[in-house]
Amino acid sequence: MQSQIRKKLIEALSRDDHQFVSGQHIAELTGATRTAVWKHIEDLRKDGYEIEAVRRKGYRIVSVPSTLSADSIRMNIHSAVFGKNIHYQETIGSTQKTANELANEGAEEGTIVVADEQTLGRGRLARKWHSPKGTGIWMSLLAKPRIPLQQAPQLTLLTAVAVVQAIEEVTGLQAQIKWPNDILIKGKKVTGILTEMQAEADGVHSIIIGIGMNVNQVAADFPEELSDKATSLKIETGLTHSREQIIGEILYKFENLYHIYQSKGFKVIKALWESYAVSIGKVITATTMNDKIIGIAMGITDEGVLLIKDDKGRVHSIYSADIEI
Ligand code: BT5
Repeated sequence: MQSQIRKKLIEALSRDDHQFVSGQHIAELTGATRTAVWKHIEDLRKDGYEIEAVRRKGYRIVSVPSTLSADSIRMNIHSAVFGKNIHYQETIGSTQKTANELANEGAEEGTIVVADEQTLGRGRLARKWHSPKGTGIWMSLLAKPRIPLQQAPQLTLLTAVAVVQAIEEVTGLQAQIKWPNDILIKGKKVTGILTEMQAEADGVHSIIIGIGMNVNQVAADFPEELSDKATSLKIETGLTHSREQIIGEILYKFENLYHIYQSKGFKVIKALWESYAVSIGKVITATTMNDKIIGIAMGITDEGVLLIKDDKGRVHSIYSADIEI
């Protein structure tokens, strides 16, 4: 109950670009007495929120704590479903693992899991994902689209488009997508996406989409083996970025695309994806579990499968691989 009031209070103060909201109005929105509102404001202040109080005007948030928290994330959410339930942990093994567990327990579509640090962050094929404290976005989204299994990879591509759009919106940088799950800036990886699903015989039950974005790392923060292949938004812009704002923007773009996907199918998403893709039309090397294919990347199918034409003119359908351009 207490945390419900706190949640509503933060929502009320976050409306209209953090303008003053009267105590009376907050009391109406939260269902709490004015004295209770005042007590909650004091609690927020203790947690690092700077809140201005002016007689007859009310309260206004001046600044929020710089560490990530469920509250600070909530303040930046402007999507309706994605981000409605936030599971935040300062330190976590992997947000994917926790999101999978929450899905098993019946968590709703739109639930997100966010951590400030992952100790066992993972990529595809059990690779490690470097997820240090305080610098990146380590987040998993739970989606429950009614689609057949073979269409699940489309969600990776949809997410990639959402991430590129969010980066552009917040930083002005133009990122590109390398099939299937890498987001690059000037050829270096800024974001990786990991899509996992829980399926039943009749189709997908839950899709868990993991997004790992390097936001405020400086070059020295990356381990040796990543130094020439990874980048962060800060390295590219020279600025420190608000992770909460970017989370809010990713979810907003994702939700828009997800609506389009559900009402119009994959076509529109595919066209957007292709407009951001780096590899299409180029000679690439695709290393799959048991093969190496060199050829021209022709495009993706309606299911999100990559098509490569080799020098004998044979067209290969690639479902999963690492790509070198
Ligand atoms: C990916 O795998 O790119 C998917 C990464 C997904 C991470 C998110 S974070 C939130 C959620 N919870 C998780 O546990 N995971 C997801 P893949 O394509 O297999 O790429 C992995 C490779 O990227 C590694 O082998 C490294 O070479 C490189 N790498 C590791 N950490 C990186 C980082 N922070 N930035 C850039 N590259 C990195």
